[in-house]
Amino acid sequence: MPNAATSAHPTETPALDAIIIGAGLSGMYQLHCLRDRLGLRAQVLEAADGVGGTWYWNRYPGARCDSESHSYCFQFSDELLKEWEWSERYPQQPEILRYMNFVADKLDLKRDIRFKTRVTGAEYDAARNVWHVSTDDGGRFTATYLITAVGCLSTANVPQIPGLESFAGKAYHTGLWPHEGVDFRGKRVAQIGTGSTGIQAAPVIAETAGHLTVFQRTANYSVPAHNAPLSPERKKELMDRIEETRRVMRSTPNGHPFQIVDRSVFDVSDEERRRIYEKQWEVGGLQFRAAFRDILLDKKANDTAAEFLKDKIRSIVKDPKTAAILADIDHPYAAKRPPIDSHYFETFNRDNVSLVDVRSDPIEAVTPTGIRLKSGAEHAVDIIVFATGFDAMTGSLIKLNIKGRDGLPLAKAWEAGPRNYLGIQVSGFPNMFTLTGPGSPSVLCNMPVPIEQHVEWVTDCIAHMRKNGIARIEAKPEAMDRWVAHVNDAAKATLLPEAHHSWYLGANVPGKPRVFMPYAGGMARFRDICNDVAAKGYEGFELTGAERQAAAE
Ligand code: N01
Repeated sequence: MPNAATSAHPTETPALDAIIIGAGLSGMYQLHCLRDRLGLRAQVLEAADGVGGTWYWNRYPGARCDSESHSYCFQFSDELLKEWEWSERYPQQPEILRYMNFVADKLDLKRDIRFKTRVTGAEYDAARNVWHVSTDDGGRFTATYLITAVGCLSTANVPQIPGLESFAGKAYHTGLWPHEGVDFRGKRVAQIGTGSTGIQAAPVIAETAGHLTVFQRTANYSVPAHNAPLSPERKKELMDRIEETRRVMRSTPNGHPFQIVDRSVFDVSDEERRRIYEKQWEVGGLQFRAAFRDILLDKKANDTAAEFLKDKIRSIVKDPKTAAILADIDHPYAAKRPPIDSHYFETFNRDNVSLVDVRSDPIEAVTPTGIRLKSGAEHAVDIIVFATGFDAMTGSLIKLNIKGRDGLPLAKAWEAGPRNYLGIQVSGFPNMFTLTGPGSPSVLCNMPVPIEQHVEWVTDCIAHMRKNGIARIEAKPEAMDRWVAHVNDAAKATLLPEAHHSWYLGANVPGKPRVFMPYAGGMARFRDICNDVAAKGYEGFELTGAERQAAAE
C-alpha cells in the first residue's frame, strides 16, 4: 500500500466515487443504489467468480435458509418480488443463488462487479480524502467512499487441532464447500459442530454416508422447519399479501414476517402453555420463539420453552444415552442463534449415525486415520466435515487490512473488540461504511431487512453529503462510546449473553475478545435511531465541508 503521507499519486481526481467490497445481497443492493439512484461511479470487488456472498460459498449438504423464502429476498422492488417465484417454504442454497443471479441480471449489476478479485488492503489518504484499495491481482483503486459488504459470517473458523495436516483423508469446512460436491457414499464421516449448519448438514450426510459420527461440544436446541413445497394457493396468498408482509417485517424486532405474541409465559396456565408450545412446534421454524414476549428476557420464562424442547429431544431419540447427551443443553433457548431442522434428532435413530460428546472428552488430535480424543479413544474416518462456524462479524473486516487516518489499522482500533457508531462507522476511518457491521442488528434478524435499511441509510447519507458539499463524514469518538455502551446495555437486557460459547460473543474463536457484537435492541428501534440521527443532520458524526477540507490540507 502507498504511504498516504509520502506517496505521489499521478491523478488528482478519484477514479471512482465508491468501492464496495463484496457481491452478496448487501453489496449488490449498494451498487444498485449508488449507481442507479445517485448516478455515482461505483465498483464492486468480489473474491468469488459469481455473486451470492454467503450463498456462493455455503454449498454444504442441506444448506438452506432458515428464513421463509417470501421474506428472504429484496423488498425494495415490487417488480423483483413479482417476477420471482420461490418453490419451497425454506429455499435451498442453489435456489437462493439463482435468485441472486436473477436480481444481478435484472438490475444489470455484473458489469460493475470485478469478480475473482480479493481485496488485500485499503488505506485512507487524508491529504486527498480518498481511499486507496489494493487487490490480490495487483489492482489499485481509488475512491471517495469505501463500503464494506463482506457479510457477518464469511470467514471460516477451522479449529487448529494438532495433527490436522497429517490427516490422510479429506477435510472440508461447510463455508468453503467444493462446487463439485462431496461423495459420502460408503465413507466414514466425522462431522464436528452442531450449530445451525451442522444441524442442517447431518441428516443429509447420513443419507449416503457409510457411517456418520457427530462430534458435539455444545448441545443445541432445534425446532423442525416443516419445510415443504409451496402450493399454488400459498404462492398466490403470499403474492397477494406483499404489502402486509413488508409492513410486518419492518415493524418486528427481528425482521421476520411474524409478530411476537404480546403475552407473558406466566399469563397462561401450565396446560395452556404446553398447548401453545405444541402448536408452535407444529408451525415450526424460528417462529417458535415468538409464542411469548418474555422467552428471551426472563430466565424462568425461558426455562419453560427449554424444558419443552428438551422433552421433545428425549421423545424423538430412541437411545436414552444419546438423547441425554443431545438434551444436555447449557444455555437458554435462543440465546444462541436457534437452529431449525429437517429431521435432525431423528437422524440419531439411524444405524449408521453415532454421537460423541466432546465436551466431556475433548478432541485432542487429528491423526492420519481419524480423530483422537483426550481419553485416548480413536475414531477412524475417511472424511472430516468442519461445521465449526465463522470468525463472525469482525473476522472478514479485519482480514481486509484496512488502515484509517495516520495508518491506524482497523485490527488495532478493534484490539479489545469492535467499536463503532450505529454499526456503520468507525472513528478514524472517514467515509468508510461497514454494512451490517458489529453493533448493527444484522445477524439477530432476517438478514435482507437490516441489509436494505443499512444500504438505504448509507445511500441517503452520501446523497446528503454530495448535495451539501460535505467532503468527509466520520463518527465522533464520543458518539461511538455511547453506541458501544448502548449495544452492551441492549444485550444485557436479554438472555443472549448467557450463552457463553456463542459466536455472538466471539467465544468460538480462541483469543478473540469477548464482546457481545450484534445490536439486540431490535430492528425497528434501530431503524428509528438511524432515521433520527439523519434527521438531526447526522448527529454524532463530524461532517467536513469541501472548503474546510481544502483549508486543512
Ligand atoms: O456455526 P456455529 P454454524 N471442537 O458457530 C462447534 C448462520 N446460518 O456454521 O458451541 C468441537 O453456530 C461449536 O461448538 P461450541 C446462523 O446465523 C444461517 O453452525 O463452540 N466443536 C458449534 O457446535 C448461524 O448461527 C443459516 O461449543 C467445535 C459449531 O461447531 C451461523 O450461520 C444456516 C469446535 C459451530 O456452530 C453459524 O452457524 C446455517 C472445536 N474446536 C447457518 N469449534 C441460514 O438459514 C467449533 N465447534 C441463513
